[in-house]
Amino acid sequence: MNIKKTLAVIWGLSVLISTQAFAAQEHIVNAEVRAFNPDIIYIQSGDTVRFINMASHDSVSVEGLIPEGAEHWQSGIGNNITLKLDVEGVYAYACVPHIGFGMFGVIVVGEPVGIDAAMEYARANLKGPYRRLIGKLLKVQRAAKKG
Ligand SMILES: [Cu+2]
Repeated sequence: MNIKKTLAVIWGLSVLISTQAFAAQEHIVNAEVRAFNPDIIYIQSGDTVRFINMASHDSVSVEGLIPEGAEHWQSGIGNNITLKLDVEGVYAYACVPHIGFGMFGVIVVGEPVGIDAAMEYARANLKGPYRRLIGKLLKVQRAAKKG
């Protein structure tokens, strides 16, 4: 390979790498007094979500309400965790100390695939304060129907 070709290949690779690096975005979820802000966010596969101001809060994915093949998380109280989410679909999470205040959030990665099944699951299985998640999932479902 001559030098011009080699340089062209290197340039091509660097464009590819930098494009991918800039394509992934970081989203911030702020744990305010008793609520996540924003409580519903839409991101793309490979993006990250960083939780801030988590001093008295935690973030725990809700059993049965994350996409198949996605990993559960549990931040522990006081941790400003960063999640990298690759599997498309709908993720629900709770701040366990504040479930009584309805401190829940929903992350939609890519298209909200599985939202209808998630709603059905939520209606059938969520108990007590966890039922307050249903309203947030309903917002995602209604937005999905509008297209
Ligand atoms: Cu909290």
